[in-house]
Amino acid sequence: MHANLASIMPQAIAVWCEEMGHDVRLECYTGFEDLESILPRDIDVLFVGAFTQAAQLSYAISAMFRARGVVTVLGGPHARCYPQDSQKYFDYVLGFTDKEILTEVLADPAPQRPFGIYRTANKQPPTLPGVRERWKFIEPTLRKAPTFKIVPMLGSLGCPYTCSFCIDSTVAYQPLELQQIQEDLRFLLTKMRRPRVGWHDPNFGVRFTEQVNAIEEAVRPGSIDFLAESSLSLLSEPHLKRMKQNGFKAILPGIESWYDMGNKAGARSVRGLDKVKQVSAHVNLVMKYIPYVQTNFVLGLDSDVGEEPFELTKMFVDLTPGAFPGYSLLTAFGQAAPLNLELQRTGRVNGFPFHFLNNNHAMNVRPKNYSWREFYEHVIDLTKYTFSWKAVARRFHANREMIPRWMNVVRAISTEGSGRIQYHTKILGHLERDRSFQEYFEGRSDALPQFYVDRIKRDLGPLWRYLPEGALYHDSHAYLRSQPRLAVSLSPSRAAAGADS
Ligand code: B12
Ligand code: SF4
Repeated sequence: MHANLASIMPQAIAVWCEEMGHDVRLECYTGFEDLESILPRDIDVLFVGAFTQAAQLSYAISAMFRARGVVTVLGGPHARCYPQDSQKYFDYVLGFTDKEILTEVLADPAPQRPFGIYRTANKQPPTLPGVRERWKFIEPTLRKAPTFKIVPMLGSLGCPYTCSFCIDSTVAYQPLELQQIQEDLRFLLTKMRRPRVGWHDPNFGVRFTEQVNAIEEAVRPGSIDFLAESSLSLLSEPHLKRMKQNGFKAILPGIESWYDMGNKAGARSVRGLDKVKQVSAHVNLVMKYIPYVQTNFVLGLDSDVGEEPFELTKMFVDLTPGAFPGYSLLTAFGQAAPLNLELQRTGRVNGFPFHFLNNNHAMNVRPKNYSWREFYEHVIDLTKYTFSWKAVARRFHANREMIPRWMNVVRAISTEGSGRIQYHTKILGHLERDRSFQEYFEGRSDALPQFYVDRIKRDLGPLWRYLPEGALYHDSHAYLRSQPRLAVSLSPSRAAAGADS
């Protein structure tokens, strides 16, 4: 994780642990540090916060520390999505984590073998430590991000929308204390000359007026720069005007699909070409007020058929030259979303190692309406179009400010543009030539192609030797198996029909 994108929760856990009287050290691992030397040796308990793409890395780290007698605890997106697998490699695995859960774990932490204990609160915590309390952990983390420092904050948890693929589709929306937000912003101004705050809210601005009023009341408009993820439906022109006044510099709305999830794009009743035109006009309006806009799409949704969805996205790129399109390959992250149960029930989820599950390096859901080759051909074609010199130049000229202009160029010529074109092309090449690939992708074989083993080995470097045996593989149907028996034994069509009863 880049240090300027570091998560809030490890900082919150660190604060809570200190409040309970423990000595704490927090390290944000960005992929470059020598973990064996930076991590302290004389500890009793090691907490690891990890996304699924860092699962194998976290398993190796846990093994390294367990061998020294340290008790290990996993939390974060991977623990929420794949608790069963994580329990094989950690003593404790935590889902929703509040101070009470933490107190329980730390009351008597003991090694738990062969399976760790899974604990979760029944909802998100009502409050989290603010910036003032987290500052001693934020500061050293940001020292690792010399040019572009972003302080993580949260104004809310959960989301009122129900995008079927998303981890928050079933988590109730919960605003956090406005007073605390105000105090945090005022405090930041005493620490940084022109702070930059990244709102980690799954969907910023659901209670727009309250939140922006609170910001305006707390700090002089424009004294802090803000970045946020928000759905287009919340970005009306009056809202945009206020965001501009208050220093919002970047916004990442999710469009996801031209045929599905119209609610969050503010295009409930339109689909296809009409949606492209409507959304494009809306994003161009957003760009009048907010200098940097990234529009997010999910590729491979069941609602997509043939070349049309990809062609529509190209059209969007033409009609909205300033926006940076972010493409994600549809991924079923374990038990994150109810949709995944249905995908597992119908045998469409395959067991790609966690290391590749970052929405780009693998798609673990077999597409409904495409062969793998067709799908990759479309993805490559779209990515090439989006990051062609012509599109890069148009994006450059359509943006007015220096940072957005150059950031888009850098992103296009690095991992997100050219890097992905090269990677997807490599995968397509293997799909065309290599039987082991075809069989693995189609789910006819469980034998992981050597290509993937080699990449994990390369990426883990010296930590590879700690990776426990079997940790490259996981049960991709663990979520389904954890459900009551009735649901597992139903046929796909009956399960769907009986879901409501
Ligand atoms: C903000 C956000 C980001 C931000 C900040 C990331 C960050 N450092 O946290 C940015 C934009 C950088 C980002 C990037 C990515 N993200 Co993101 N992101 C989110 C988002 C919207 C909110 C996460 C959040 O902070 N919530 C608030 C916290 C308080 O709640 P929580 O995460 O549920 O945490 C609770 C527990 O899990 C636990 N907990 C959390 N961490 C820890 C740590 C410890 C030690 C412990 C004990 C407990 C614990 O306590 C919390 C309170 O109950 C979620 C979606 C969502 N709606 O949740 C996706 C999400 C986390 N992202 C996701 C993905 C895939 C990505 C990317 C790979 C996308 C991409 N292709 O670029 C990258 C990965 C970046 C990287 N280098 O690894 C997936 C993760 C799935 C998974 N299993 O890995 C999610 C779930 C979205 C989804 N697809 O459903 N993301
Ligand atoms: S709007 Fe965003 S956070 Fe909310 S359910 Fe949809 S994808 Fe998830």
